[in-house]
Amino acid sequence: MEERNKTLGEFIIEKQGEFQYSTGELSRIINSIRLAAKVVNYKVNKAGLVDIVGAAGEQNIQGEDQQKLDVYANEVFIQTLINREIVCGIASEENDEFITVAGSDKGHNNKYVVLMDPLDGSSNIDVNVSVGTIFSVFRRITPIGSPATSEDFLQPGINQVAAGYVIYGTSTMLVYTTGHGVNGFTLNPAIGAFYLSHPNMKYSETGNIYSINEGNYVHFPQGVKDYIKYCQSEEEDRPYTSRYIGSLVSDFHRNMIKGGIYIYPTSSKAPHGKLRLLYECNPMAFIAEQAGGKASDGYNRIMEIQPKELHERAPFFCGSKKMVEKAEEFMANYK
Ligand code: P6P
Repeated sequence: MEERNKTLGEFIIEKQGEFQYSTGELSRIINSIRLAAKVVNYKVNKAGLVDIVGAAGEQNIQGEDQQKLDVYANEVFIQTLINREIVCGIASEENDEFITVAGSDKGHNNKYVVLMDPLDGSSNIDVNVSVGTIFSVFRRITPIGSPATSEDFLQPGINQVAAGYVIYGTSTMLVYTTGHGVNGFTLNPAIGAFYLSHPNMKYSETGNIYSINEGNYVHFPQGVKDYIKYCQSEEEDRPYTSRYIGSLVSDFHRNMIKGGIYIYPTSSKAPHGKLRLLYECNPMAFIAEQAGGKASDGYNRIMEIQPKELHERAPFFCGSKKMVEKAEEFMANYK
């Protein structure tokens, strides 16, 4: 079958053999995310029409107003994963604690845990800007048959067996990796099928787009300030273009297709950065590296950080390899 006409379902079956532990469970995780993505996509596209937009009036652990769509997306992804009997634990930006999943046999016999940001960038929903779902998959490290523990979730990103995102934009796409490259699938809403539209996605080695919230300039570390001035200087292939959507999935996706760097650094307002290591930085770093890009905290590889707590934050420099390396050069001047 011609590559581009392949559906996500056919692709998963075809690539089944590539999974290190090809028991089919990992495929079923991707399949359950595929289903949940379609359900959430329907609601996101309808958000402007029905009264689902706007704060649910509750606060999540992030201290942010919880948008109704956040709550809805969180419930859809959690329920779909639980119903499919494929994970022993789930962690979410929307839940203070991780969830253990015993399964119908009450045996805690499933081998994987999923960590996710069910609707990243949700503050953009009521201004009709793209939002996304980000997910990260690990094999459990505690014995099968016992409830998942924090050890199963607090693994360094290099242990991920799969990671991906859904971008609910002008079209809805599912982009993921299982460690064998990155592939992008576009939803045909007319028939509810994802088709392989972006096979073997790659970050160009360099680019001319930088994504950072320059409104925080005065609060940035000097290395970041120096890098921004480098991007804006009139030398070589510069000045670069500044593009910042305020939705990680959207900025990341555009940079992977066009080349570029996304930076959310520490600042006096966010001393550890803003993005969450476990379910934002790690999965996007896995995808970036699989696409030939790079992801660091400004000094060290993101995926080698040993997490200490579920919702910890990390500074994030991610994108075209040479652009990340240049930013790291400026950061090293003030280490
Ligand atoms: P700021 C959305 O809240 C998010 O987590 C990312 O998707 C986005 O890149 C970033 O925060 C935007 O943060 O502080 O620039 O508004």
